[in-house]
Amino acid sequence: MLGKLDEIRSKAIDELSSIGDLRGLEDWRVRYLGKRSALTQALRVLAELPLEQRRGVGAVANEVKAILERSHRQKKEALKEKAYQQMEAAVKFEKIDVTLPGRPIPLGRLHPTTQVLRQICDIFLSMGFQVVEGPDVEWDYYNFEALNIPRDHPARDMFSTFWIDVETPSGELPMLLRTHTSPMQIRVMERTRPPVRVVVPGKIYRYEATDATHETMLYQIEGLAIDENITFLDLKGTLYEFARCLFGSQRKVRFRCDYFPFVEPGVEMAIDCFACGGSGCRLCGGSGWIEILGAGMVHPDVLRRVDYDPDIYTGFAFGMGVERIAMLTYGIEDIRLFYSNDLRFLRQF
Ligand code: FA5
Repeated sequence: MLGKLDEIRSKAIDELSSIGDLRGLEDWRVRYLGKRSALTQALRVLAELPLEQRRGVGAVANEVKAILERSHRQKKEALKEKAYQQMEAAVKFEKIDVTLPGRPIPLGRLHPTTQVLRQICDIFLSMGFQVVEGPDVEWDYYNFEALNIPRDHPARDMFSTFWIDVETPSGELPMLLRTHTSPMQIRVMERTRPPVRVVVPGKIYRYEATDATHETMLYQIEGLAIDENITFLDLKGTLYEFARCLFGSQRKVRFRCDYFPFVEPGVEMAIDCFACGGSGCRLCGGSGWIEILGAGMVHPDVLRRVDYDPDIYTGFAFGMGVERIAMLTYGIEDIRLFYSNDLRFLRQF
């Protein structure tokens, strides 16, 4: 037994001298001082020895253990000191070049639609309008009924949309993705009394074939002004001023009669085509004009529905397509580029 202990000690000390890093040292500790090491095993069988042998062998075994533990501590200190010196030498050798250019942080930017939407809202804010927003998922009542478009009205054909799969007991679908921002006219009037001056930016949805000027999801900005003595002149003046601020005074603007059940009279406003200068091209469908908004004087029945007396109050409303206006502002020839997520396109704005 004593011979075995001596052998363990000399082998362990021998191996220790050749260890060069802390990881190797930890392996060594597990091998010679760990629970399954030969030394621990030897200490365990001590109990089985006769008393007189146990004392002598026990003392030697504990001494070997103490030697190994001390050697381990000393080696660990020495290795740590060595690692520290190496690190110090490396730091001294290393140089920090403060003149190196920093790593560029990739910057995002606002989508062209958002940029134009904000510009438009700013113009109307400067004319005293407030900005409000409303829900994308709308009730049939606000999107159609309250705007003089009952279930059997042919004007519903102009606004084919996506219906939400919720049925009333009578089997009707009352919920849809709004086809225009006009339902917000009703929501705003229901909760305020005149005077009203609001613009409502937001997304709208239409179930239609896409082409260079038509998308199925787009942004509109609705405008509504209600007060005593508001006339068609106010409508034209406001929209002319808006066009002048956004496009400059050299751009031509055209008003023509149009039909929307919730206004009377109704108009559409168009801007001369930027691509062909008015001579006619693919973008403007050969007409030389690009329609940007529908507008009109709010229909008396709509006013009555929200308890506004049409003998006292009158007003105008308009709804414009933001992408169409962005196309005119930036000279973009295809509306489908806006939401095709092509960074080559988006990075230009
Ligand atoms: C309307 O949506 C009416 N709510 C506008 C209105 C408001 C009239 C208030 C009277 C009073 P219209 O469907 O014409 O009207 O759309 C208005 C504008 O949205 C169009 O002039 C056009 O600029 C844009 N627009 C309509 N459909 C699309 C589409 N599929 N893709 C791109 N832009 C569109």
